[in-house]
Amino acid sequence: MSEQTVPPKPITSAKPVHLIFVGGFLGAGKTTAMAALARRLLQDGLNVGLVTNDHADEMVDAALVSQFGMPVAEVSGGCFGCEFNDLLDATERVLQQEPDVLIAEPVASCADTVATVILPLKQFYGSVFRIAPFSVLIDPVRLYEMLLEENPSEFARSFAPIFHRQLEEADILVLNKADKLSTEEAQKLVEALRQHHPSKPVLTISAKRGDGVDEWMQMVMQEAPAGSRVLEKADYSAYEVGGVKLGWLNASVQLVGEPFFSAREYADLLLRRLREAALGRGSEVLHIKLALYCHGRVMGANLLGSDTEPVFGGEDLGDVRQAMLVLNARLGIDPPTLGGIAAQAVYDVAKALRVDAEILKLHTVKPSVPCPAFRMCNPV
Ligand SMILES: Nc1nc2c(ncn2[C@@H]2O[C@H](COP(=O)(O)OP(=O)(O)OP(=O)(O)O)[C@@H](O)[C@H]2O)c(=O)[nH]1
Ligand SMILES: [Mg+2]
Repeated sequence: MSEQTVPPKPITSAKPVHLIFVGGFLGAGKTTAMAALARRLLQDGLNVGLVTNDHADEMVDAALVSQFGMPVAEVSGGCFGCEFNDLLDATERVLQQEPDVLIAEPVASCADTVATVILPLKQFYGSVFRIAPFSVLIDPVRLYEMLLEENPSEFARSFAPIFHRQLEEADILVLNKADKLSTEEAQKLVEALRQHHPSKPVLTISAKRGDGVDEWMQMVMQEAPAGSRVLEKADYSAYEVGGVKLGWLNASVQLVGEPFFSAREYADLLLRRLREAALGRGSEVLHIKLALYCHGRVMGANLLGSDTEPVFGGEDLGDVRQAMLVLNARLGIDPPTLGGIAAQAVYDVAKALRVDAEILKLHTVKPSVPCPAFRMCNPV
């Protein structure tokens, strides 16, 4: 880790840009919330740019947000802190479009965003970025498992340290998916968050429905301290424990029907087949997401746990002659096995629907112990 105090490269901007980081655990709804916030800012006449992040390219998040007509750049190959120079390059590309606001989603496995990203950006580029209070989004299911410790799965136990560190370094805790909660449940969870993090603002939103997004926007657009809850010590030991059980797969696949196939049926069967394969190996489904493109239109689908059903978003593409599939799977399976399972599932479903499938790219990784370019502990 460098002790460097001069900026790694010069970055200029015609005007200071408001930079909002939206962090949180796997499937918390970061991308959905980023999109909801961006749409709301656009309504106010602001230009918005987006930065996505993952351990590998072929990202579903980037594919989905690229449909919004806003400038998007992606940082792949590791978290923002480890790929700090790539983050700067990505940011510069978006800055060329002169956005007023940039929204960036750190990859879900990152739990040291303040020390390795926010504070270095403030230190080196304080005149370019006005960094917003750091929002960490929370899925109620994970909160039940990891904070209230109600029936935690083996996965939840392994990854709880990362989840807790994410909450610890937040300036604002954002309880998402309120549409799935009764008033009593929401109150119970907000209360639990307040008890564990007494001095932090806690907000409840539904990124999907838009509830609470106005209030959230006001909080992140105000001049308020950002990155004030830095984690004093780098503790990446949880990655060694968790990393053993986590496989990360990104793939792109060309699908051609003989002559047509239902895009939704393909997506639905593929998610179910992957879930079946994971369960057959005693593994949990953490988050499987996909995007299917056809003629500039995109359909998204997610599977957010072993006992959940596929959820669809975007456009229903109907019957298509050909489509491009981007598949991202995060499962408790070692990467090489996960690659084999995913390839088999892609071909099996294609065969069942009389589709010709060609895997164009397939990467599998095990998120490694972070190795950030900078780590700063003193709030700037
Ligand atoms: N019911 C409900 N579902 C939501 C909400 N926000 C997000 N989701 C769903 O949660 C799933 C995951 O959403 P994403 O936005 O991809 O979550 P993410 O945190 O970006 O996921 P990763 O980048 O994989 O960590 C999708 O099926 C979304 O539709 C919400 O407010 N309510
Ligand atoms: Mg996302």
